[in-house]
Amino acid sequence: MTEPTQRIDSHVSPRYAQIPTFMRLPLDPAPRGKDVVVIGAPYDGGTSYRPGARFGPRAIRAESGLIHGVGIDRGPGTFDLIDCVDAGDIDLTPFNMHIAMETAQLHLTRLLEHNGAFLMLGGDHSLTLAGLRAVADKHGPVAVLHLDAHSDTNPAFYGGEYHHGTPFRHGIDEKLIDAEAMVQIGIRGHNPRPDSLDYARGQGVRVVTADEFADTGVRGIAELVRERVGQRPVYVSVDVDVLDPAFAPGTGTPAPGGLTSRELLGLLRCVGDLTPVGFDVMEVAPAYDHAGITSVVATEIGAELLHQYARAHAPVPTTNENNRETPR
Ligand SMILES: [Mn+2]
Repeated sequence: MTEPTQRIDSHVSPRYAQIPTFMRLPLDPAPRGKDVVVIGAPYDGGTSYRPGARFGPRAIRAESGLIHGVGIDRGPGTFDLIDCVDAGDIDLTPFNMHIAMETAQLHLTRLLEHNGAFLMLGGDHSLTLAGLRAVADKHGPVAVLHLDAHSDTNPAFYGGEYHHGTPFRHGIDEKLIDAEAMVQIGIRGHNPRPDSLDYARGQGVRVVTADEFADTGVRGIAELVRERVGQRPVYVSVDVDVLDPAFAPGTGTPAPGGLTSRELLGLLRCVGDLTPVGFDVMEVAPAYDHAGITSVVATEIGAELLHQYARAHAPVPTTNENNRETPR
């Protein structure tokens, strides 16, 4: 066994140089004892409209070189607080959803046997079910903070039980999710079936529409999340289409009227007050992107989640005036 390498030193190697890992983290395909492992899930066999999310992980990594993990609004550097690596991608067949799902679940379960948590870079949203199965296997039914334009609690379409519009219905049906401790934020637009929201609400999920988010604001919704989720283990799933297409055009099912980048990143600051056990950032489809807008914001979302994991699980010095609290 060789010692894992260090992050690429940006004082030596410019941020656009070298083979990109996420945020220039060390590449370690078989990580042990890490706090959070970044893992790519290049798969889009569950997409219902624009395909292409299989290229998401690669595009996110390519744009992530600029992000330091230290910010004037963050305080201590994330990687001074927690130990993270990039484990590369899960090898997922493009030809068979069931095999891909099983492969992803097995891989994520193994990661959690040896490490604290994962940050999965999608890939379409169907694979969140694999993530939920893996975290529930370790922690029992989890709370969920789900950011998305769509509820993703649909029934089968075209004879397919599993696709990117169903992971949370299966997650609830399989009792991977504590539905009373699940919040969906940003829901809007043209869900294929209005009754998909009835399902979520009927199970006790708190659905925050984009309109309610706009009316209430970041602070109020962050408080709602803290109250709902409490200190239960929580899985945070970000479908990048929660953002308005102005901020994330490169995605499979864009829906105008969404959150701004600033709103989403502000809201995610509440995650450090919870007990996060797994993350994903899904549905980046680079073929529809412009100037890397979507990949850049996906990187920033991932960076924020890693930092919030550090806030929740590592002792963050409180004397630093710049270590701004979550909006309250
Ligand atoms: Mn989704």
